[in-house]
Amino acid sequence: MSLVLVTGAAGRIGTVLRGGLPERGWALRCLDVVPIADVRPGEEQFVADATDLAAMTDAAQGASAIAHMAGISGESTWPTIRNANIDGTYCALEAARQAGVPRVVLASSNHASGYTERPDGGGLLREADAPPRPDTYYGVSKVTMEALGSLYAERYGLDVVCLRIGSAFPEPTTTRQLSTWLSPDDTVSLVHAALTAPAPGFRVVWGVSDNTRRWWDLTAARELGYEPADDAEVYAEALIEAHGEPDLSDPVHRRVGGEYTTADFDAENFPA
Ligand code: 15L
Repeated sequence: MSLVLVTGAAGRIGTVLRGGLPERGWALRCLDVVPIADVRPGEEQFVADATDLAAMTDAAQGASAIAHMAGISGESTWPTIRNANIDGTYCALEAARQAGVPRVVLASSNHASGYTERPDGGGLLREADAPPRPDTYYGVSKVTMEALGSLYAERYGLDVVCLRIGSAFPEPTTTRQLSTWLSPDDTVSLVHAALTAPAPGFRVVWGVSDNTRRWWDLTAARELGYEPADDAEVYAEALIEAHGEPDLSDPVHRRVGGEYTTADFDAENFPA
């Protein structure tokens, strides 16, 4: 059984991975600053801050991969984002290098390219056509995450797979998420594929389910071995009845980052 160090193991995505990765043959070492209440048989627990390089290097010893899910999962103040997300990513990669861990899977986000728009005339958006266009400080931290991943892949030869995750929630709750949802089971499938793809080098791939309304291309993720099984469309009728049919000319539906790109977003999150 291969050992994976999961950072942010007590968080939303970390908890999903704790549920699904063992069935796929992984032994888990779970790192979080918050103790996990229900440590399961076979799981190792490591209570530490992902920005503590010494602790991270210690936790990485003997692992065959790190799945770095720790960090702030939305917009916040610059000092908070810089510490948790930028310093945290540096620590994950540097800990891998120092501990001799050959592969790191990074939880990037669609908000790294939030201002990118739907392709003219419809069709699917490839990662290569979605350059850094962050929509928030959070998005900047994900651009930086991908840049650090590229550095560690090219300079130190690590395999680094960046997952530009859409909306990883138990179920979609907005009409935008009919396009951007990543189901819990597909989250596990995607991370497992990123952990096991032969010699990926440096990759950036979208992380969404096979949603009928998706407009982010899954070719690159499928090349890693990702086989999505879910489709948000099963929730469409109820969401459209509640919120109306999405207007694709609205920035929320036209831009990758949705609500994060709208003028109201800062005011809602950081009222003056
Ligand atoms: C993300 O990256 C966030 O972690 C999550 O809270 C959602 O905002 C998601 O993107 C999204 O775009 O729906």
